[in-house]
Amino acid sequence: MTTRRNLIKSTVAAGVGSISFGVPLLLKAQNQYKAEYRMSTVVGTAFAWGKGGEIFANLVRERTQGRINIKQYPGASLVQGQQDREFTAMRQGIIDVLCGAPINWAGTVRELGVFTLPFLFPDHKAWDAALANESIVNDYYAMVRKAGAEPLAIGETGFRQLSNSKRPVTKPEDLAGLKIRVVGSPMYGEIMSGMGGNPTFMSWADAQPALASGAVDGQENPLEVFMAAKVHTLGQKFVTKWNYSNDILLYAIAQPIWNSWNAADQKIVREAAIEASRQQVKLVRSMFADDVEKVKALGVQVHVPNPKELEAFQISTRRVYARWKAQINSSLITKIEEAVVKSRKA
Ligand code: X2X
Repeated sequence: MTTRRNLIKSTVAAGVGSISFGVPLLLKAQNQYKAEYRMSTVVGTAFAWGKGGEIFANLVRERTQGRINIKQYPGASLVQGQQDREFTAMRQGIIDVLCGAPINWAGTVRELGVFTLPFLFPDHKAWDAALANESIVNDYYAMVRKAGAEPLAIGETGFRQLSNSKRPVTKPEDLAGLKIRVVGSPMYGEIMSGMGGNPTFMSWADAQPALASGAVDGQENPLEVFMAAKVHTLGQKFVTKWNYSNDILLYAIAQPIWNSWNAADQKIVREAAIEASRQQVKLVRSMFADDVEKVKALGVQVHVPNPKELEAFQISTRRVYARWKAQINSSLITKIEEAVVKSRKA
C-alpha cells in the first residue's frame, strides 16, 4: 500500500542528486489520487451500517471509473477495534473516509453527539422532521467541518435498545446493580448510572466476549445489530425496546483528502453518499419494523414499554439530558426539540 508519506519519501529519494527532477515530481506526487482510500466501519456488511458503507464505496468506484477506490475496513480494524479512536485517526491521516456513528467520536468532539441525547426522538417521524430541517443539518455540518471532515450525507444507525442476561427491565429500578456495557460518550454512562445501573465502557470488539463470559450483564444496541451479531447466543435473554437513543450514520471525508479531489469527483462522491445513505436508512428501518417478532423468535423475552413506563425511563434521564444539552450545543438541540414538537402536530 502506498501511503502519501511513503510516496513523498520515495519521491524525495528519487530526486536526490537531481533537484530539478525531484521538485516537480514531488509536487506531482502530492496532487495525485491515492491508490486506496481507507474507510472505517465498526461493523461489517452483515449489518445495515456496514452495508451502507459498502454501497457507498461501490457507487464511488463505479462512477469514478476506479479513480477513487474506497476500501472498507470493518471491525474498526484501522484503529485496532478501538472505535472511540476513529475520529482522532481520521485527523491523523490513518482514516480517509468515515462511515460511522458519532457516538464513537463524542469523546473526541462531544458536539457531534447532539442527536444521541436520551429520548430526544420519540419515533422516526420526529427523526425525519429534524433531519429534513436544513438549518439543523447545516449547523451540524458546520461542526463536522470545524472538526476536520467534509460531511456528505446522513444515514441512521438505529434506535438503541437494552438487553441483559438477568431479568426483564420494565422500569428504571430494574437496572439496579446490572453491569451494562456502554460505548463512547460518557453521557451513556451517566444515563445508566442515573437509573441505578453499573455502566462499563468497552469497545464492541471487547463487549462480545465480555457478554459471553458474563463479565457484563447487558448492553444496548439497535435490535438489527443484536440479531446480526447473534447477541442472544451471548446469554442475553431480556430485551427492552425503549428507543432511548438513536444516532446518525455520518458519511464524511477527511478534509485534506476532500481537498485533493477535483470538483467533478467531489460531486460524484457526495451524490454517492446521499444515495447510499437513503438505501441504508431503508434497510435499517425495514429491520426495525419487525424486530420484536424476530427477536422473540430467538427465544428472547422482549418488553415494549407502554407510554407510562416510557415516561418513567425518560424522567430518570432528565438531569443527564439537561447537563449534556447545556454542555454540547444548546441552541442546536433547542432547534431539534422544536422540530420534534412540530412533528407531533403534523
Ligand atoms: O459498539 C456499538 O455498540 C456500536 C456497534 O453500536 C457502535 O459502534 C456505536
